[in-house]
Amino acid sequence: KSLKIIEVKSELGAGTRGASLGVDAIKIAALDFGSRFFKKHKSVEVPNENHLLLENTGSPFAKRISGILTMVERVADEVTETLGRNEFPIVLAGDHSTAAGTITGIKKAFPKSKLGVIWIDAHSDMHSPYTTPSGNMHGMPLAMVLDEDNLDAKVNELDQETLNYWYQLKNVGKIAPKISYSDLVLISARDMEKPEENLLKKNKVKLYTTAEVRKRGVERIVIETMQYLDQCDLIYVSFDVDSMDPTASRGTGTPVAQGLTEREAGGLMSRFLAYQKVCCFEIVEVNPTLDRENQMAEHAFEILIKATNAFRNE
Ligand code: DIR
Ligand code: MN
Ligand code: MN
Ligand code: MN
Repeated sequence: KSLKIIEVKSELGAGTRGASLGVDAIKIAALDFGSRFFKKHKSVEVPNENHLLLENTGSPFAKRISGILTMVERVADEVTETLGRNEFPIVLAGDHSTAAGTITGIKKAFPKSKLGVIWIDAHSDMHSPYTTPSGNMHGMPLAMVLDEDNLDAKVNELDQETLNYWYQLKNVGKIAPKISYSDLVLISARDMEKPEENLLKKNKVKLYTTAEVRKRGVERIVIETMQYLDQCDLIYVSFDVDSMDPTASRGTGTPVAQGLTEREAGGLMSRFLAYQKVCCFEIVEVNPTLDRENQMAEHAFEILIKATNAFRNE
């Protein structure tokens, strides 16, 4: 099966500017390492809407939501087409909101499959416009695909237009919800707000902390995660680089202490990719404008290479 890189240079969901340059920073890292990776594998670029960064679209609780909806639809279509050609999509994106599009794309390609999601991230990305503390939609992709609107934890008062867009986002691909809480595993999530914590607790979402990964070892965590997701037919792995410790992730918008080492992250990704059920993965939130000497993108590229080397899908 051939790999297909889907480039999504969008940063509409981020609160800090620069993540749309992450994909190119990863390509620069590849050049600096003398790698032919981007020459060897086909790639396609999803057209982006970054001009919307200069326009006041969306409410303070769902910034640029109309542009986000468009991006999510475009990413979904590209992923669906890629899977339809029996290629393996690797999504390299800016901010994490695009992951809702990736998940939608997988579900559109395989509507009858039960899809598991492995979310490696410092955050649980389960806010809705009802609960967001920032209005940044990269904190919302899992809420877009799960059966929750955070209605019972309502803190923000939403206008009708925002509600309409949110409803459309939840129903993208005419499948809602797209995944179940019981088919989700969070790894290294450590910066959640109260409404997210309530959701995790209420739905008994599986979460491995950084300490657990370190104590029990990457290998064990991977085996257990795959056992936990045994009921799933397909699995998507979403890798937010802020899952890594700030010492290894200076170049990302929202670094959080007590993260994974680069080695742990690479170990997780490469081991997950060795499983046949894993049908797609995504790397997000590299922001070279916050970085020093492109280290973040270099780490991301090394993890990308480790993951694809482990890929034994057929
Ligand atoms: C925070 C930060 N929970 C928010 N989220 C981030 O604004 O919703 N997600 N950084 O990646
Ligand atoms: Mn994230
Ligand atoms: Mn994050
Ligand atoms: Mn936070």
